[in-house]
Amino acid sequence: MAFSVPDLGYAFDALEPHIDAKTMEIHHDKHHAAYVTNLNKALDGIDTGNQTIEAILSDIESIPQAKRPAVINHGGGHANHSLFWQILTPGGATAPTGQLAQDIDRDFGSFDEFKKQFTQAATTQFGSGWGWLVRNADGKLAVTATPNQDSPLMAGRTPIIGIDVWEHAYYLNYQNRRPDYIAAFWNVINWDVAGSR
Ligand code: MN3
Repeated sequence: MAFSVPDLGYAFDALEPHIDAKTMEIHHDKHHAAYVTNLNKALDGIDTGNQTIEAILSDIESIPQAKRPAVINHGGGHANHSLFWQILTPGGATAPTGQLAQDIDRDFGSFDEFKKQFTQAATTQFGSGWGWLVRNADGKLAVTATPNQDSPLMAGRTPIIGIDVWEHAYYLNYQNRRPDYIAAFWNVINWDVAGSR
């Protein structure tokens, strides 16, 4: 079963002015599509038993060594972007509620402290990559960043929210101003989806 690009679930312009329509269209229809095409090529001839991409990345050693870099890059790209579209929404809640809110307070001290650490991780990720809120195997929340399309799943960490800080995610609207893009991201997070993860 070949992988495919999931629908966005909202219009390309739904996140404006925070993320512009052209960026969303190219990001979803071209960048994400390319990861999926290359992932399917990399897995051609490999029996993955219809596992999800998340399951494959969580057990990346099961992929033959020669194909592993391609599956990490393009499979990571597919999984990371699939999550990214889901955790974005127009006019979402401004802060988490319920269990996630309690766990953020427990593990970071406050939502503001979490926000500060997440912003710092995303801002200082050198070159292309992602900033993340993850849940570690022991249940604790943590902030981290990964280079390229590396998935936190490869380190046994479950991503809750992530921000794409590749230039293709913001350059049309923000050019070199990555911090402005990261600041705008807080306006379009779907905390309901984040909480359910
Ligand atoms: Mn991207």
